[in-house]
Amino acid sequence: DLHGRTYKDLIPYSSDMNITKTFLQAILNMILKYIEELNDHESPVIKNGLRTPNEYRQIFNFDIDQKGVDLNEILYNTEQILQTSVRSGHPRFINQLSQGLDMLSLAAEIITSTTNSNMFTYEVAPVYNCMEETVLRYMRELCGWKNGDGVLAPGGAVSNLYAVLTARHYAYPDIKQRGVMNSPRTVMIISKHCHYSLKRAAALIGLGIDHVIEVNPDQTGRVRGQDIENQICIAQQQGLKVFFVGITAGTTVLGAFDPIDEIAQICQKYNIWLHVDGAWGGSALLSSKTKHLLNGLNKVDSFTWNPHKLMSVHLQCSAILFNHPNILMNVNEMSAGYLFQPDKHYEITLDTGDKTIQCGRHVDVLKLWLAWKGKGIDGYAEHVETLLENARFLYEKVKSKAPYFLTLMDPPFINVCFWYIPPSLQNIDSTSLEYYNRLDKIAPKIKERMMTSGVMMVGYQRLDHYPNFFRAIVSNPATTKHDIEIMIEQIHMFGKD
Ligand code: ABU
Repeated sequence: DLHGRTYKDLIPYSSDMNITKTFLQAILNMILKYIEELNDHESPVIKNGLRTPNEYRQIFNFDIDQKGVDLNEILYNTEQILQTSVRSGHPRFINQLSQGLDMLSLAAEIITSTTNSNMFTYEVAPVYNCMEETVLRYMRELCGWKNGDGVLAPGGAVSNLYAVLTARHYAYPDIKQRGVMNSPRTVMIISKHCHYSLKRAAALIGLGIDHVIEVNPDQTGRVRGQDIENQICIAQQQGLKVFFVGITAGTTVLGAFDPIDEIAQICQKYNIWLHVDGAWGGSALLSSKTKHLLNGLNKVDSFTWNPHKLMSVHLQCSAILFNHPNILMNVNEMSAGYLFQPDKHYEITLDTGDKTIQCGRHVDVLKLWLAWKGKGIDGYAEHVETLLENARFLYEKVKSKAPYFLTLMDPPFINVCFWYIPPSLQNIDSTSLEYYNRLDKIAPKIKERMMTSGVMMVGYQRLDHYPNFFRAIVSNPATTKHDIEIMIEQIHMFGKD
């Protein structure tokens, strides 16, 4: 019983380990109970459904008070957090690219937190920096690069920012010192289906969104090399310098893979930096059955790859990889003397802090390393292939439920996109505005019902001229074919009236 006990009874305020052990054991027991509940596929994704912010404010006292609470209350709050959180590790959480609860990754996160290291210097994180160096080298080898650079960044958007920043530095190394005043008139060219973070990166580096040229993809969601080349020529005729072309391996909504090889040859012809955002689809490199989707990757300049998506590594874990050795230090180095002393007694190449845009940096490598070490190359190949098989099963099932379900396209990857067409829309002209407007409201309504009941979650969105449709992502190896069948039944049940 921890009633009346406070933080003063815990290490380091007390030297007696007993209360600390009791407290941490109680937390661990709650975590184990949570994991056990997740394993029950019939349990809800959100217990009692999604509540309003005011309801959460009532369940918790979020205020920080003058006096601290006792350990019993800390445990009570912890239990409440586990009870009320959205269970993204649940097999019926089919909502986001990142999902699942990987035990190796979880173990690594506990260890990471316990060692509480900071990646910025070798002297503080020697093992983790050596580990990151090896893992990033291996990832670059999978890209087909002999040499290069890279770092684990806080998410795919930041990885993409690194790519844009580095490409601009590569074209204009002076900008680091002189800034953007009087800089040349430059533009970026990206596919319209690229992740929005590339446009934000343009804003952040002072280029401005107006200087991002977006190229429309074709019906399959892939941008055509010829269209990229046309835009390069138009920009050049206008006296603009294209310093960056951005394409995607596994677009966020459709899962489309742009033709990397074709576009790499164009970028080489015009000497333009090519970035591939493989935050989602990069993990296709892990299986001999899917790595062809990234053919031509050996010719690109930079690559974003998020193990926290398809590899089921816990958030956050995103790699930005460069096909240029030592480039990050050139771009970001500030040589802060209090941290990166040049006269350290050890080899300072693993003082990775000065090549990043951060100072302190979380250890993101252990969860990736431990998961990869445990599963091995074969385990991850099987992981990707199983997810693809599940996606195919989902697609075939959805197709078989016509006319209530209508697929948007044959999925190029794991993303399965479809509409639910309720009975009330079955006899309306599908080319009419009324049909479009009513269909547009169906997915949000079904989503609302799913979330209010809490039984499952599936994402939806509009894209281009399409009204709202579902994007079902099964990237959790715990999701079974039965879960997929239940998801389809539930959508029908929530949507049929
Ligand atoms: N780039 C973040 C992807 C978010 C999602 O659709 O799951």
